[in-house]
Amino acid sequence: MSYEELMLRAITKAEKFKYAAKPNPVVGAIIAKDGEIISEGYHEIYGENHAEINAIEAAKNHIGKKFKDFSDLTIISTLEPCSHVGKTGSCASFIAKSGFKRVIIGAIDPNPKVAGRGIKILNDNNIQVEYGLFQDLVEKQNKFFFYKHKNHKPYITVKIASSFDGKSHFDNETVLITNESSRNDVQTIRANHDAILTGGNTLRNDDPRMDARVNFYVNQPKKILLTSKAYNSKSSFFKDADVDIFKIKDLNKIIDSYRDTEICSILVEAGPKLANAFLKAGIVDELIIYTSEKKLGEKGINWFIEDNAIENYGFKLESSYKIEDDLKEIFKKNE
Ligand code: AOF
Ligand code: ZN
Repeated sequence: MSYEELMLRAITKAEKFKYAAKPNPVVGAIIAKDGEIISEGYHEIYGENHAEINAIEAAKNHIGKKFKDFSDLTIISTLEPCSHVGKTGSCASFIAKSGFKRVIIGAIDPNPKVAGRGIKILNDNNIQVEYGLFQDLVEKQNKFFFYKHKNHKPYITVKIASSFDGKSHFDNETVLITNESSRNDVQTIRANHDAILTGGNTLRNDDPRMDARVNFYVNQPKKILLTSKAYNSKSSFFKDADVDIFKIKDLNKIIDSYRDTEICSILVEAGPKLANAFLKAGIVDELIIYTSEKKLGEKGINWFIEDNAIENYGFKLESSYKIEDDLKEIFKKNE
């Protein structure tokens, strides 16, 4: 297989681990000799071995059989091997110690802890390095991770469920607006984000758990609660969860506090007040609206005050489709 084919295989197979590896990026590494695969490794679970380590450990089983010496092998990694000693050792140092002479990289790691230092370790050890192979695909695959490091803020998605007449709920009362399939779709969106944020009002009215209830393994999102009032610490939201609580109201400050953390994406699931405050602050990247055919009528609380609120907040429709009798629309910020 060519390096292109091997890189595409590593990218494709790494995708399988996206819900388990987050908030880390997914990474795949393939070790090859003259185009033939010796072993493969993936970053399968957050906090556990990096892809390169898994690939090298697997290759060791074939030493003396499929190959004689690591210097005969090439390692193809979708992301720059890390230079830092984090939860596990540095991949770049491990590659150098193993004796490789050639490394092919997809994208440079934008994490400031790495950002070219992995390549420097490899170069300093006389390893031939090529990078940039299918870099665009690796960036797309790890959209939130690259966004965070480029913009120094997590990607923020606001999700709302609306009645046909633009309402959110009745005062102090929970109503199911959208259908079961739409609500299942939300579970996958939760699974995809690194953190879920809500406000004190939603906590008091709905007592939501807000974890991702899906039929596959997920490194569950961190939870964030914004409340200036007292809250019930026995609410479902706190069950088995790691919750950050903010009593301040300055949304920019709150979001900025995640700049140097691993959190690359935050899903806001809140009522009209907090959702509008986020949109008004100009820090939202994506707005997802599920609209049902049900009407709540006069007594329902409006999601938005103005008719053209979404456009006025600077969003444009990117895609829309039906989920049975509901409509799902995705809006992105006008660039
Ligand atoms: C690699 N190979 O497979 C991955 C890398 O907290 P840690 O120690 O797991 O480090 C996480 C950081 O390491 C992550 O933010 C990213 O910069 C890099 N991910 N690097 O060499 C891998 N998953
Ligand atoms: Zn690593």
